[in-house]
Amino acid sequence: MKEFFPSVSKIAYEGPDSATPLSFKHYNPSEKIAGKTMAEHFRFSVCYWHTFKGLGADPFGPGTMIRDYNAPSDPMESAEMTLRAAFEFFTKLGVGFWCFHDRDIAPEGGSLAETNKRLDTIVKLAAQLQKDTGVKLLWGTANLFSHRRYMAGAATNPSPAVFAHAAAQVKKAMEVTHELGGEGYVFWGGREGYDTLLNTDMGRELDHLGRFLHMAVDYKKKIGFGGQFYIEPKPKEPTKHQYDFDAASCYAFLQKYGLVDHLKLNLEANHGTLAGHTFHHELEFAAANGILGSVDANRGDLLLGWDTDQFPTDLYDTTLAMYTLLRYGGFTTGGLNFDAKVRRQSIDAVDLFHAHVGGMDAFARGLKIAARIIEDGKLPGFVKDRYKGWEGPLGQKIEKGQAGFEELEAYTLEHGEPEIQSGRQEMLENMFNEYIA
Ligand code: XUL
Ligand code: CO
Repeated sequence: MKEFFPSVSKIAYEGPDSATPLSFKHYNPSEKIAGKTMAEHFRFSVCYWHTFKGLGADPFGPGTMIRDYNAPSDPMESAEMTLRAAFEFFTKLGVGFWCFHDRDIAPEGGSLAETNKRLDTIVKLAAQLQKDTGVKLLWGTANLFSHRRYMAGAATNPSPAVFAHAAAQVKKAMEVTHELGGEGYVFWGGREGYDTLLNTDMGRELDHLGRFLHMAVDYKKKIGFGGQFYIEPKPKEPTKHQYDFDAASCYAFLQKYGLVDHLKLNLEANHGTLAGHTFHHELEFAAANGILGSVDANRGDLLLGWDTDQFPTDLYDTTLAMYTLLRYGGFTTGGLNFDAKVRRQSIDAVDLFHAHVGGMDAFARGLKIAARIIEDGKLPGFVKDRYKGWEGPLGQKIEKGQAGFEELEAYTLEHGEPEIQSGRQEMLENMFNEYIA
């Protein structure tokens, strides 16, 4: 069997003192932190699109990366070689999961029937490779945004025929995800949004998106697919305004269309920052509302206003993310998928390994630090203490719905000006820095 990454052997955990660049300094899959192994905490996944199909193209030029598994003259041969290379990569990196769009793994043919046939061929090989390696599918999804037919959206397209095509595509993508034992299925908006309201019936488009997702829920039941559905928020790009803007607007959408029991969120760090939030905010919002499902890990660049999808290396970010995940019990069906790409100048295949190793280590450090913060109890204790008034008779009456405006007016008239307390932000930030150090 051809080896596609001959210069790299299985990446080992060597500990923080190791000088080997391609080794884990912090991610030790079997090490237990806060009751679970690191592998169980993270459920790391590699995404197929950036890692194996992204070759460094940008709006100013084509790809820069030459891969020997990419043979454009024969797309199916290329698809098969790429898949074999991918499983070699997953195994050498030591991740348990992968994620794909239907069109990443098999190229589109001249008709839907031919496209589905091609997909079936590749899925058969994927099933075999999963079996051989033990690598599992975290989630599958459909690419409803690259082909020109979807230029005005898929489920929100002004044409019902395009809506139908998208439905047919998602039907098949769900079937193959099910066939591969996928633990989830993602709906990212793609081009579900608008560039100008002058040509858009927003209310109708949103109704159609709600209908589309209900059809998916029905079909899921029909085929007995037990995986978790996720919706992935993103505020802009490719359209000026994406309907699945951020965690909060997705939650409102799911509630309005009666979908909240069927979908959780797949939160991507760079999408959060594009929406003007922090990744931490998006995670905390989802967790607090019981809809935190999975994570697309990456980061943006503070100076650039687009989805740069860089590998996560910022310890503040990874620590805060793990702080929320740990406090809310962590992943169940979800995991941490690197929806990230190496920079255009990082042209060697080995750069893919450096990128993932760095991301995994950054999250492993974040996990250890977050676990220390929680175990130490000072920071969470401060928050608890800040709200302690709510445990008293007044707070309890309000929380239990036993007080109204009149009673609260009487209380205020009797007790006068309330005592206020410092938020101690600077002290808390200093404390946080001490844990990171
Ligand atoms: C796009 C993005 C997608 C989804 C899956 O920004 O994040 O790759 O994760 O469709
Ligand atoms: Co993503």
